[in-house]
Amino acid sequence: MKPELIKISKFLSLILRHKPESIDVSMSPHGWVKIDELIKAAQKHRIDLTKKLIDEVITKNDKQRFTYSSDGESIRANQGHSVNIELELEPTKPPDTLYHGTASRFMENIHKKGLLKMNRQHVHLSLLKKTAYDVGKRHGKPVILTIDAQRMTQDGYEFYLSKNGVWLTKHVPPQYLQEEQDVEK
Ligand code: HQG
Repeated sequence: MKPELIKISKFLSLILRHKPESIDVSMSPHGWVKIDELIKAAQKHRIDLTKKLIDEVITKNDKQRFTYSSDGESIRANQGHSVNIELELEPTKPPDTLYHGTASRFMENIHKKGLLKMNRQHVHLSLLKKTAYDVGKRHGKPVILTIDAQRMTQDGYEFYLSKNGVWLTKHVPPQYLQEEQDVEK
């Protein structure tokens, strides 16, 4: 993505996942923001947002972070929210193993309490080890955790799959976690 689009994508993530109030846009209980309202509010805050730029971010976004509503009038983030909205995802059977990337400095607490959703609405898990590695690296020295999703499902935990392929759950207790040894793979 071009630097201009990365900037817009980051701005959309900030507004649609975390701080709609920072530019005074209203968000529906399901996380939708009206595109017209978003553009006007952004421009009021000197962010040069246009429908064309949003279109480009939606089609070129590497992680498919955003979706238009079926009537095309609204937009929302597919996952990653800290604002309390309801994505209306159905519980879905996960693959037997999922991965989570974190940083070594968090491990002492993760061994004690498991994976917590922290500021977001869910713990984020991935199908691929590589994704976990990339996410972990953003926080420090990466650690990859293997999650026994099969056993969690047997024990009654629920999983959800976001529209852009991120696996979500509310909490992963420590007994379902294992630290990968060959992290640089
Ligand atoms: C850690 C990306 C201490 C957790 C990706 C993580 C992802 C604990 C950090 C999405 C803990 C929270 C989310 C505990 C968890 N004690 N630390 N008990 N439990 N943590 O950013 O998963 O590129 O909220 O391991 O695709 O890093 O933004 O979550 O390190 O899906 O679109 O607390 O971000 O998407 O960090 O990343 P985050 P995350 P985007």
